[in-house]
This record gives sequence, structure tokens and C-alpha cells, in this order.
Amino acid sequence: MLSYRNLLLKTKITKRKHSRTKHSSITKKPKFTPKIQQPFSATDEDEELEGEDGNFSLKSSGPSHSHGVQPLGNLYLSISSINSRNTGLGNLQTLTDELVLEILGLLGGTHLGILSTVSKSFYVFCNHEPLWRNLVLETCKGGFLFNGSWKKTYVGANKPSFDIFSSGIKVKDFYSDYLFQSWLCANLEMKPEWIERDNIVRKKGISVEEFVLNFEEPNKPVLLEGCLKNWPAIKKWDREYLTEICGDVRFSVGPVEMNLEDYYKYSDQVNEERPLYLFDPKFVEKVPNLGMDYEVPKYFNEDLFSVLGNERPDYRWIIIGPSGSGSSFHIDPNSTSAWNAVIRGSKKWVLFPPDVVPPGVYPSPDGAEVACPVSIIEWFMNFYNATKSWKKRPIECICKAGEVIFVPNGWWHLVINLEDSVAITQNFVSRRNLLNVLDFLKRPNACTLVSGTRDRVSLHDRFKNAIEATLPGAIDELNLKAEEKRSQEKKHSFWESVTDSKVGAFKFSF
Ligand SMILES: O=C(O)CCC(=O)C(=O)O
Repeated sequence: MLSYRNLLLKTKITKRKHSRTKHSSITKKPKFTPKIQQPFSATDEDEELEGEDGNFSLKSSGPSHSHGVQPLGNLYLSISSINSRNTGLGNLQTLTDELVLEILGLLGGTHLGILSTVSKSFYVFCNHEPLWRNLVLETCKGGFLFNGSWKKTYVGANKPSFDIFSSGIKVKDFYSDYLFQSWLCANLEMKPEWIERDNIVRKKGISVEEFVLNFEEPNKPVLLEGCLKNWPAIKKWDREYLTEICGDVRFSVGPVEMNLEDYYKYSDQVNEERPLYLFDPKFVEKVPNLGMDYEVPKYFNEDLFSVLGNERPDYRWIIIGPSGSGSSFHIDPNSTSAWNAVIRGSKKWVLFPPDVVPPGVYPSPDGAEVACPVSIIEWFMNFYNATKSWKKRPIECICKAGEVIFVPNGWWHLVINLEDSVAITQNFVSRRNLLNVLDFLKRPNACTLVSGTRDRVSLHDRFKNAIEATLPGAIDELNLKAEEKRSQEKKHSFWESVTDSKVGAFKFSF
């Protein structure tokens, strides 16, 4: 029986390279002081936890094993006041949990296995699933068959004669916020109130001109309904079809490459904080038939990076992932805009405009790195509520199969799959964001900021020259228009500063 009373949770923060590739992230040591969260208390055994703002439900698919780890707050209510986390670590107890895990991350599977027998504390730390996940990804690359847990997968692949306990041992009196939260985030269901807010503008059957005028030009998100009706993918792309047509082709899945069948076997069973996500920019080159099953919706036909031919940066991705997978807060690469079309499943989106950094997200001053909570669910748990009282509330929606969302350039966005999902996304440059993109590519730190291409520093010049050759005068024309717009805005804001526009009366004062 777990009794989670007075739970104090910390936000685990990870720092990731930002805006460089769509979905490659590097977890580094946190740089920011974790926030302390409100107390929780638990009622039922492993099924439901109660927080200040209501109940948290655990996934019914069988929560992964917690090894009995309890949040630190529970220690203050225990009779014994012994934390076996500390007694079992000896002099190493002064290290933070993150540091202990970082050190254990230097060990191979055999030593991790041996160390886990030293004390209850080492047993819990050495069984931390992300350690085994790293070992599997390092040793097997993408060639593994997931077997219920990462530890079992590692042992099955590397020491097949070994028999390991099928269910983990529960340790008494082990208190750690870090490990508890990691387990909790892997096993929590999304709460209904995190999902229900839907304030995006939805449009069906609008013309391209309306789209440009009302959404692309003012850089506002919109959800477009009904524009995938003619995509063969909508009818064809079920799991059976995709696995057959893709065969042994390997797709990018986080740091490794996997074939679709193995990836589906993994995603069927997985319960982890940040499930591996299939996110492949070369899917059409790898399986040309996939490219024939969809076409770019008419709103996004202008695709100026195409002037670079094969030298263009990555721009289209197939995205496949289980419920709970997704993309944590980021801005899209190279100042491009994007569309994301859901073919199967559904996705919850949270978007903030370029001038509002989402709570819990800390970009570095040059924008090259972003620190944010380790998992998407952790962001919801610890920061979503804060957005309710913000002046600039985020745009939110659920994008369902058959729907497309337009993500304007510079907007922060987070996405979590609410079901097993398949989607296509493309990033693009049109005349509306060409100047932004050129500015971005010219930044002094372009070599760290630009993504999706090897030749980061010269991309600006190559792109500009190719545009000038293909669309002579277009850049000058856009610059002129932008200049006119700026001076209009200046005039406007001067006029506003001397008048009270609401009542229509002058407010000169001397
Ligand atoms: O996970 C997703 O579908 C969202 C992808 C995304 O945010 C992106 O491609 O920038």
C-alpha cells in the first residue's frame, strides 16, 4: 500500500538544444533551481493520487513498478524517520539523486546489476529504468525487441541466459522526490481539465486569400478542418498497411533508427516519461509510396526553400508515437512556419505567441538552448494551472484525425498525443515569413541556431541568391512593404499616444 501524504514534488528540469532539429534533444544537468510544488496525498494503492487541485489517475495499462519509492514529504509523517535512500548509499548520500544517477550512468549492465545487490538504496537507483534505456540504445542501437521493461530488454539482448525477477521488489522507507516524480510522470493519465480548453479559431473550406489575410499575415494559429478529405493516407494508413509498406526500412526514433514493426512493439508496451518518438525527415526518400499518399494542403503551396532543390534544410517529417508521446515546448527551426496534419489519433496542442515564454520554460539569451521540465506531463502537472491566470493565455486545442493545424513562425508550442497517433508535418517559408527567415539565417550565431542542414553558415547566402535568381526583385519588394508597414505603425502609435482612441477625444495636455 502506498501512502503518498504530504508529497513535495520538484520539477525536474532538462536543458535541450532548441530550434535546431525538430526532435533531437540533449538532456543536460539542470541549471535552474527546481521549483517546489504543492503537497499531494494519496488514497488508493497505486491507482489514484490526490493533489491540491484534484485527483490524479494512473494509467490503467498497468503502471510500471515504483519499487515502493515515496515522495520525500512522506518521510516527515513516517514513524521511523529513516530514509533507506541515505542509509544504503553510505557516504554517497550527500549527492543529489541526479548526480547519483549520472554516476551510475557511467556503468555497464553487469556492474549495474552487481551494484543493485549492495543495499536497498542501490537496488532502487540501479533499477531506474532510464539507465537501462540508455544502455539498450547504446548497445543495441535500434535493433532491440522491447520486452516490457528496459532492464528486461537489456538482459534479454545481452545476457539471454540470465533470469531476472519478473516483478520488482518493493523497498520500504525509500523517499525521493526525483525518483518518485519520474515514476509518477511515466504513469499518470492526462487530467480532463488539462485537455478541455479549446480556444483556437477553426475554419472549414476557407479560400487561400482568407487564410493569408486572417492567419498567415497576422501570424495567428488556426485549425483547418476538412482539408485532408482527399488524402489517400486518411483511408490507408493503419498499422497493418504502414508496417507492410515500410518493411525493414529504418526510421529515426530519438537517437536510434528502428523499423516500424519493432517500434510498434515498443510503443504497445511502454510506460515512460518521455516515450521514444518516431520523427523522420527522410520518410519520402526512404518509402516513396508514403509521399504519394498525401499532398500539401493548398494554403501552404508556396514553399520558397524549394529553390534550393536537394540542398534545402529538412522540411517534412512523418511522426508516429503512442499516447503520452509528443514534443515539449519549442519554436520551430529557422524561423519557419509549419502545418501539422493528424492522420490517426489525436493531439493536444498548447501554443504561446512569440513574445510570451511559457511558464517553466527558460530559453538561453541567444535562443540556442531551452531548459524545461523533463516530460510533457510534468509541465502539465506543475505549470499548466499557472496559465489560467496569465493575461496572455495560450491557444489550445485538440487536433483530431483529418484536421490540420497552422503553427505560425516564432510561436512556442507543446504537443502531447492523446492516443496512438500518426501525423505529417511540414515547415515552410512563404513570402509572409521570407524576411524573418533570412534575418534568422544571418544571425551571428547561425552556426549553432540553424538546423536541418550541414551547411549552416552559408545557408543565408545560398538561399538569398537562389531567391534572387528565381524571383528577381521579390526581396526588395518585401523590404519596401515592410518599411511602409513600419512607418504606418509608427504614425498609428503616435496618433494613439496623443488621442484616446476609445472615446475618440483628443488628450493633448500642456
Ligand atoms: O509531436 C507533434 O506532432 C508536434 C511536432 C512539432 O511540434 C513540430 O514538428 O514542430
